[in-house]
Amino acid sequence: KLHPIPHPPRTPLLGNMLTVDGGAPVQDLMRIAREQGPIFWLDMMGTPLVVVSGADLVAELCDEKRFDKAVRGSLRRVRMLGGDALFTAETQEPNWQKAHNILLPTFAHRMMQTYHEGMLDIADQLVTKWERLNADEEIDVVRDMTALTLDTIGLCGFNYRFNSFYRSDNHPYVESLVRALEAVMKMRGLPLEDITQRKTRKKLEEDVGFMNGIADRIIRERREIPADDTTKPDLLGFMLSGQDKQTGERLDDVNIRYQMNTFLIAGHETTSGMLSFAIYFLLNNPHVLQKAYEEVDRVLGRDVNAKPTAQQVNQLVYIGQILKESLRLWPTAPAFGLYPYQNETIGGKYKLRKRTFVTVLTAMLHRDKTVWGPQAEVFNPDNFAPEREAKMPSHAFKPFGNGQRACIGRQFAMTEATLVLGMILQRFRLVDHTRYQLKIKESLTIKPEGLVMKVRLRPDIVRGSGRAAVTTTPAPKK
Ligand code: FDE
Repeated sequence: KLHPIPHPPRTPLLGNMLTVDGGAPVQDLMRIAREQGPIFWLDMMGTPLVVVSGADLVAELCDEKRFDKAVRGSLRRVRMLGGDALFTAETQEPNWQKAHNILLPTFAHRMMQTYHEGMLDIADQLVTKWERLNADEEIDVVRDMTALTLDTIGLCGFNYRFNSFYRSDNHPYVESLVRALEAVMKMRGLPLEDITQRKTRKKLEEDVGFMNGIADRIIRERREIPADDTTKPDLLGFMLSGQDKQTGERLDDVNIRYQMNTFLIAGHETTSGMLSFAIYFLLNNPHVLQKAYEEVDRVLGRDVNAKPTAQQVNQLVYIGQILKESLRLWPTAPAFGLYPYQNETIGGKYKLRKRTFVTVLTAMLHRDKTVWGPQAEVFNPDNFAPEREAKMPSHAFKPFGNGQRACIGRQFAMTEATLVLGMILQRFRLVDHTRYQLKIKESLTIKPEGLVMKVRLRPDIVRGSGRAAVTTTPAPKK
């Protein structure tokens, strides 16, 4: 017998369009999921949106023979910036498979060695800035983490320095990127939006044009100066030279530009959010913080002049657990979209029509008590202790999405974040001087809004004779 899918009350015409608040849609969906259960649907002006967060149902949705990634809702609007690059392409668009084939090897675990130097360069800038703060100065955690992740993907991706730690404003490209993403998120496909938001739309087009100009220039300049032995390998280099073994084809320049926008969008907000939540949880869990200090001291030692190696980063296992546990409770990309190729029934009783938009609400999936137990809402990095992780049901933890459309930057993000958290803890005590109360800010991703802290140098730091802490950091270009 088939069960109808539960749904909250709706109003005529608009259906559930207003059930979900434009400012905090994820938190609204989480609230509704707590009321309605592991599956419910909303009426988006006649179009159904099915929201799933039960582990058993999600496991079924992760079957790639039956379900495919859906590029709809806000993701569809991000195509203005990302075009048919990896993140916003339909699986069936030729450029998805092509770029996937070319780029997958460049993000493999063994490639992290290649990006290590760049990651270290930017992480060093962050801790150097923090070391030089006066006692009364506080740190805007999200701001600095965003500077870090953006500069890291800029440097490792395109050998380009945004130099965010050398400026109080944003780099103009970033300014446009942030404004464009905000505009995209504001447009929700409501009636009359084209008229009421004409100004926003015009500015959006300008911003996109400006960003494309910068990306196109970087690509052109790279084409003009061919790579030699001294050229540092980066993503752009791989994209320009890479060939898809399946078709023998290369990526065209317009697609490469879209990929650049995409890596900057996908690579910086999500990773900075993850780091910011991790800091938030560390401030509130002294026992976890203590264990983290012990690991960092054991693996990295007390000499802050000895730069961490890629091997040492791999040994920071507990730091990795902290990051994963942060992603469990607050996955910074809090949902992903799917659709069934054919008419489907899931859970043996819920019917889904062919192509229905289904959202996997990871933020609630990760709190399913059937998987995580009665303490599911409590921060506990032991959830990811190696022996427990091995026993975890395979689709219970999905902060990076699913299958072939899962996050290509996963290893990159985890490596970068582990390195910088390690370097921070090696040097600093963290001070929650405002007794910060968590408030979630939603854009394309989620972040702890207004999180500030102070840091104090740990007293037992050693400054050995290792290579100087800061080496190559040119002044910002005008
Ligand atoms: C992707 C991704 C995803 C899926 C989505 C869907 O499905 O729709 C997710 C969930 C994610 N991603 C998440 C994340 C988190 C973090 C931290 C990150 N992420 C990071 C990063 C970095 C980089 C560079 C990236 N990331 C990138 C990316 C890309 C390109 C993509 C798409 C893929 C395909 O192919 O599709 C993603 N990412 Fe991430």
